[in-house]
Amino acid sequence: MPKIVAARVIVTCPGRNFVTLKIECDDGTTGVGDATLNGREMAVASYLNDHVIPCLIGRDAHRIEDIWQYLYKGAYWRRGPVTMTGIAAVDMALWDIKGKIAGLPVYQLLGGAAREGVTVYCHANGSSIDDTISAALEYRDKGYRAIRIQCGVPGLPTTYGVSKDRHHYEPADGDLPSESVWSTAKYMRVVPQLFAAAREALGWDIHLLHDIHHRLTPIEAGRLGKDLEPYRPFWLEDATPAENQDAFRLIRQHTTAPLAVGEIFNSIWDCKELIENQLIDYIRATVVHAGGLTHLRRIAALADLYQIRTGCHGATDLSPITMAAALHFGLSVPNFGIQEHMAHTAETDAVFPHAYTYADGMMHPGEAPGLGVDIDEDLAATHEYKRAFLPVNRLEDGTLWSW
Ligand code: KDG
Ligand code: MG
Repeated sequence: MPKIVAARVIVTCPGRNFVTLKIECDDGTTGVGDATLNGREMAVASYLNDHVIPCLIGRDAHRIEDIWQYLYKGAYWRRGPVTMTGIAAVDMALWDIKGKIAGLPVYQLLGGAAREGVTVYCHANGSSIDDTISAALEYRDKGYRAIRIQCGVPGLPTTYGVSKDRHHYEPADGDLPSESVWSTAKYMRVVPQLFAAAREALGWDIHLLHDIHHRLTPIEAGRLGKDLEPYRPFWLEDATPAENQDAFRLIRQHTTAPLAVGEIFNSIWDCKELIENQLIDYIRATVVHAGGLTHLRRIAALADLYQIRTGCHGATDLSPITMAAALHFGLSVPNFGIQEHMAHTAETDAVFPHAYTYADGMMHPGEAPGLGVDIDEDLAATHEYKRAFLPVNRLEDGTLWSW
């Protein structure tokens, strides 16, 4: 058996913070797992260092399911983003180790390729509708077949999903959280105009996605869904906060626009009712925040019973290790839908050398044994952790709102 002899947490900031767990076995095999929880990075680092790593030493790295159950049930305190991100990091590292020992890429251990590649969607954004459309046209020319479109809202100084310089959107900023301003009425006016312009410029063969980022009430989301239906959106994401899973029933009663939710979910219990009542079409839970490949497969299996497909979160605050794991998962899971792809910066890619590739709107995890991704620890050490927060959001009268 490959016995776990050491594990360490590596925190690095090649432009943004990433937390990585590296596990070492007595035969010299190592595995990596992403443990990044944007804006709360050090909480997971401590959870792993102080409470998880001591329990891993001496265990058989092949016993992935048993270690998962040990960390989940054994802690007594279940679920929550910090716990489940910590467990996910261990789980990813163990799948990486198993793949390396087997000499197989992880997707082969998960049942093999169920499709030729993993269809991904990219992010087109701009401060105006015209800017967003020109960004979308550039992405279409790069081969993307699915594009998320977000634009600035006239009358609001900043908007979720719109970058300052038309480059990749990066929300984590400031030594303390910055504050943005929100108006649902202003937002609801501009989005249908954005979709109309996008269909006019891009035609009907490109999938169009949009992220509402938890800002609407269920009835407002129903209204927006109706307004967008003529433009056939691929999905509307995070229409309303989902702590109350029943809220999606109201949206469903008013629109046939497909609904996606779940990037902040960390367990199957966060989406059980949404799935069993067929209130959504895509589940966005992801490897790093939902307990690793072991737990995400369980969520996908439940969703498959109800024809709900996967659409994993894949923003740049999830490290290339999660991207690799998501691609192995997406290539092999029967009810794959789509995968988010927000390319990392060259600085980040240099710290995390990887085997995955992009071509013609699809990604592939590659054939390297394990996850096919590593961390360059010397380079990582040159990028010191820098405290960063996600912004908070207020209505124009100062009321705190969902960001
Ligand atoms: O850390 C928060 C981001 O991951 C999130 O704002 C990105 O909503 C997001 C998305 O769909 O990529
Ligand atoms: Mg989102």
